[in-house]
Amino acid sequence: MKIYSKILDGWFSEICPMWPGVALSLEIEKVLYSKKSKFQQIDLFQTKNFGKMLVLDGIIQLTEPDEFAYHEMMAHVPMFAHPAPETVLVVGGGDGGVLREIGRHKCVKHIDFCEIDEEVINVAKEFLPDIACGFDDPRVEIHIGDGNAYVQEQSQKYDVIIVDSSDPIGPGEALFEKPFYKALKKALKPGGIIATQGESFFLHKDCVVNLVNITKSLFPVQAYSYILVPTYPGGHIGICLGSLEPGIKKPARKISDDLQKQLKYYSPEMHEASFVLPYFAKKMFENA
Ligand code: GXQ
Repeated sequence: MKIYSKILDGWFSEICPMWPGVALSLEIEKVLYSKKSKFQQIDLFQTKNFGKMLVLDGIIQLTEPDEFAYHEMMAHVPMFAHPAPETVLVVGGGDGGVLREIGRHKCVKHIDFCEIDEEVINVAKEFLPDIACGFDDPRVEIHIGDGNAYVQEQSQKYDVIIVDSSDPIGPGEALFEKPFYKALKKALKPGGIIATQGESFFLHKDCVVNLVNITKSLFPVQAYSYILVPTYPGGHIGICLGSLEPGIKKPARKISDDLQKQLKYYSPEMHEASFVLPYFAKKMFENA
């Protein structure tokens, strides 16, 4: 895959073909890891002022100071929208961040985790222990392989499925297409909920409208939430949700004081607020 991002004068710039002509840059102190795996280029940087940063094929996946925002919301919005999630599937997200957050739910009995690139898991375990601690959970079962192929084989198995994918350009491409969403629906138990990485309504209109259309066409209930994340282009990222039962926009369960204290971004108020979209985005999805 062609990588446009570059390091110039000590600054890493994410140059993403999904947002041509604009870059997001962070100053780099040290390259801690840089290798091509079977699937992609993996880079781990020590930035000057923003902790460690994981980059796949030139695209920023996370930085230490703001990863909590993305991981908490990707996990807790669908998890709290469900009244009693016991069996969960996570596709992608080899860093373990989403797993760490799901693990905070005591009602969960089993978490299947499917990641295509084992090297990402190894790099996270070595350099990002506070994120990769998600793998220490004994309820997690790791499946190394293609997420699409894995999901195609499941039926009526999961209460919640979370797809923490990379961008649609590269190994994650199939995870943005209708056959995958059909398989996600089939893999859900009655009352199940899916949440997928939903890109940006500001920057990736076609991609986002397509995701919303696919979800609307397959699920009785569809909604779009968004998260503030300074180190994704545009400073935000969406979650595309589909559910077999109404009620995703409000938590279906109370959060315990103990769990709330462990979190920094998610709260019941934030859950509901994250679905309130800028007017143009609301219109864009209504007409989709
Ligand atoms: C962290 N566990 C995985 N997933 C992060 N691109 C995604 C990584 C790519 C990112 C969205 C989140 C933003 C769009 C511009 N390239």
